[in-house]
Amino acid sequence: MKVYINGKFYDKENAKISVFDHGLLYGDGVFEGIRSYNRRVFKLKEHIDRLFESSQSIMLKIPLTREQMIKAVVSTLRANKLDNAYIRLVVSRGEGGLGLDPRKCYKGATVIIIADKIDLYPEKLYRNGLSIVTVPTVRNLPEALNPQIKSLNYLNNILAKIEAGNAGCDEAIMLDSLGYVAECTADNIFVAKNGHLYTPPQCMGTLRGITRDSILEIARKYKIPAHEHVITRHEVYISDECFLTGTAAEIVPVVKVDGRIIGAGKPGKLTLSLMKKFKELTSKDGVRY
Ligand code: PXG
Repeated sequence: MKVYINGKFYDKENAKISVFDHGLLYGDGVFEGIRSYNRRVFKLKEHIDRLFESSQSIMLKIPLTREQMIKAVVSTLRANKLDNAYIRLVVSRGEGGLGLDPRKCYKGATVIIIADKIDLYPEKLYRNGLSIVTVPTVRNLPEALNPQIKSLNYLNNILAKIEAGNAGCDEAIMLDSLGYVAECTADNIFVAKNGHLYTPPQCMGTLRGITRDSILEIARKYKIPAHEHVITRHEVYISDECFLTGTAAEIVPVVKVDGRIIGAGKPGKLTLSLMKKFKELTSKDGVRY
């Protein structure tokens, strides 16, 4: 494996950065998780745009232009000869002192690109659907640390993941500070009711997921009514279908929420058809390499 660090490639064993990097010391940085299918990077421009928006928000200067970043991702994929890959793009504040002041990170940002094979979730999960649970840890408040910033500080989500595990579930529903459904730990959530799709709006503490946007794009194309609307737990419980979307998980059906069986207790028709349409989209869309 060849890992890109600041413009150079290193073998995995030698891919190292300073212990004084503020990405490690303070979670000061931003990241993206991207996928490629059949030598095409899916929604690469959208991921790079979101990375630059996250960095703009935290005043982190990325030492590459968007075009150079796209080229760096593509060259990392080529160097690793991967047809289907999971790409982790990390930009940290860089090496600094033992103090959180980012002005002390004189050398500038650290840019890391890792391309690896993807660990697919077990097939069974997609066939049978997930059981998920609402957890006590609420999603970061947008007025504190806005969830639109994909920062290196994911403790909010990690706490939720731990709570889901403690409850014997694989995934958690996180609420916003008002008690509305926000999202899961690394996925957005959708429900379907009477042929309509609903997903929480991004302004409330929900990441504007790129897979979420792809589902909304598919819904527009196939004239499936879709709404970005606040959702309560009640609406999830009484939905006909529920599913999660994310780069890593793609589209995962949910069949049980907080002990309530959703719909018929198996992946619904609309969910299965969206999974198929999403697969079609990933097989023909994307930047070739
Ligand atoms: N919500 C949160 C909090 C996320 O972190 C999503 C929703 C889905 O967004 P996308 O753009 O992927 O559809 C995410 C995405 C990982 C990992 O390794 C996490 C994400 C993406 C890729 C990998 O845990 N988060």
